[in-house]
Amino acid sequence: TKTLKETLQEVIPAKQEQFKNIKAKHSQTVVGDVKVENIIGGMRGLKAMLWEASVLDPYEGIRFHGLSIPDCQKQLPAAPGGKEIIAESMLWLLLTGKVPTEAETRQLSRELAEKGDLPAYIEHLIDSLPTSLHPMTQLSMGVAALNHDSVFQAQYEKGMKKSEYWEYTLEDCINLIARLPALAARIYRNVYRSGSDLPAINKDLDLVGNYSNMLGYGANHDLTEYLRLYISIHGDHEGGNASAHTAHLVNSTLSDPYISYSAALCALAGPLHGLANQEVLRWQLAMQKELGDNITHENIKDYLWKTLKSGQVVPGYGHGVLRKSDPRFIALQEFCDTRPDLLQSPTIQMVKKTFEVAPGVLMEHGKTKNPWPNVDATSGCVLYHYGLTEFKYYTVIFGVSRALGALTQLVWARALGLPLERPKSISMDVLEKLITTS
Ligand code: FCX
Repeated sequence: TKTLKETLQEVIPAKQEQFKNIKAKHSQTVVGDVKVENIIGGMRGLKAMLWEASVLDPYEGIRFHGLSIPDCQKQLPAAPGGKEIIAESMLWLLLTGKVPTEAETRQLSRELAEKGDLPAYIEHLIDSLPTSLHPMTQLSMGVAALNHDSVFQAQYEKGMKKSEYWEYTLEDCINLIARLPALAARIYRNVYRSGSDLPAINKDLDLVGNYSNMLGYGANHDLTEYLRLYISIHGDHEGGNASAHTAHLVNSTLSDPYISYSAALCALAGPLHGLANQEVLRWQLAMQKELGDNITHENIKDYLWKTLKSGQVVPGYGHGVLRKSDPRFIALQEFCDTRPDLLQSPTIQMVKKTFEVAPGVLMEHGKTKNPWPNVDATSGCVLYHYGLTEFKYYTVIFGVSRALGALTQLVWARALGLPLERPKSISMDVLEKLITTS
């Protein structure tokens, strides 16, 4: 059985060769145009960065190293006694492009569990924060402060060689992924459970099994399985999304992985990005309150129009890249379809009913390029059903997950020697000059 690092060591030379070849032979080859809409439209569609782990097709959705979500569900190892993909097997795939064996997955679970305890200074920091501080701010602060232990930073100060950057980046990334569950669970316990003690990390359990335990839901096998699936499929969504891109940008300055990912979490905390799953629940519950038992398609339609006419977006619908229903939404819906208790849940029934009318309303409204649901339209509702009702916390779970993709790609950026990111900005006057001369 090979370790994660040994597997990575094997795949790096071929990728480095591929990169060298592209750079040497094709640096001046034109592969697309820059339109004014790219410059003024948030760079949508502009192919301008490298990201190995996943590619997002507008119609097909995400593929991780070529594997779709159903492929991953078939091929990636689950936890003992479970069926869903686990974070470790997704992490292995995202980092190396290889499907791990059962033994490799278990070995990685053990490594993460052994590295998972928080240093005392982090516990003190988190415990000192007001419980009214948003959990995402707490998570970002905790992750930033963990850079106290960054081996990348320590080795940089000692003058390590450029060829060694990826190794210390990898060490930091694995240590951070290992510690995220304890950090995120501590925030949950402090904010919602009066700071009650966390159980110790069980060295025989997978990362998310331990996370669920520390949150206090370990006895709920279905919720733990849901969290495994949720965390695996939220792990990566190309490089251009705001959180992954932020990690990539900050790390390109050779900031260590901790502060790079802390910045990414600040991007994830915005309502147009990760916070949308909190917003969906807030919106769904307000609708449930207003409609009472009268949840008909007509009433949901009226409520959707009311939201749109008040100038708000319908949370959980639309996407910067996707142009059909998000396969992550479909995977989470299928999880619900196999469990009678979830099918009976009023919140989940409402998600389904909303899905039956919202695309039509959004098409009629005519603004959004994608009237179909994204993953946030459903992700929080299952948590809510199982009693994890504190929806201000939901983006933290997303933050634990997105580390899998965003951090593994920092390792690749350093292995390929990608430079400091520095796109060119221009003023409107310069843009107008370019327009008249083109
Ligand atoms: N409801 C109402 N209006 C919407 C809409 C929605 N769900 N989605 C897009 N629009 C509007 C936009 O606000 C924009 O209006 P404007 O011209 O007045 O500024 C217009 O439609 C065109 O936007 P579009 O190009 O389709 O979408 P963008 O790429 O600009 O934005 C997001 C994509 C996701 C930000 C947008 O669809 C949105 O606000 N959705 C709701 C929030 C949400 O669910 N976010 C989660 C996304 C994702 F899954 C994640 O990152 O987690």
